Amino acid sequence: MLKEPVEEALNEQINAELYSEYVYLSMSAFYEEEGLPGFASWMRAQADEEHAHAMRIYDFVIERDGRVTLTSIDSPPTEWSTPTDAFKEAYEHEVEITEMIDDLVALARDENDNATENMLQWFVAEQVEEEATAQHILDKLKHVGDDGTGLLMIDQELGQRGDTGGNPGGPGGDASDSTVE
Ligand code: OFO
Repeated sequence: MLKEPVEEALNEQINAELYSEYVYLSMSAFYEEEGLPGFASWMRAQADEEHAHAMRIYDFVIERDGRVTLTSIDSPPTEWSTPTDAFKEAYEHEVEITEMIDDLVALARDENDNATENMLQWFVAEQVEEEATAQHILDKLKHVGDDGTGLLMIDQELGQRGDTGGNPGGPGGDASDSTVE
């Protein structure tokens, strides 16, 4: 049984994960427009992963006899000045998500809700990977700068990311994966 404050916060996190899906899909569309199919494909796989994150919490709420309440999803940004700017925003977005997960863990502890805290530990590990991966790609982009050849090389590399098919346990879909770097 979920206590009300925890149920409310988990519903907010479902919304945040669906918003993340929207952000990455929007970035994917931006990269398609920029003629960078590898970046676009990487962002699309990331959007699938975010959907799986939302469903992971969705399923947990139901399993704990809580009520999932879906609310409207904000519009994502749609334009960025450069390919690097979009990735910078992706990294900053993940840092914000990490803070949300940390706040959720703190709330679960305050409410003595061990089941929720245990479920959230998967997200704690996932966020370490999400931040590190985005940071790693961003570092490469900063080295490359405006060099078109370097950008195309990174594009080719990112295009090799496996599609998770929305499965958090699949290739490219969990904290143990390293194919996206
Ligand atoms: Fe990108 O992270 Fe979800 O949780």
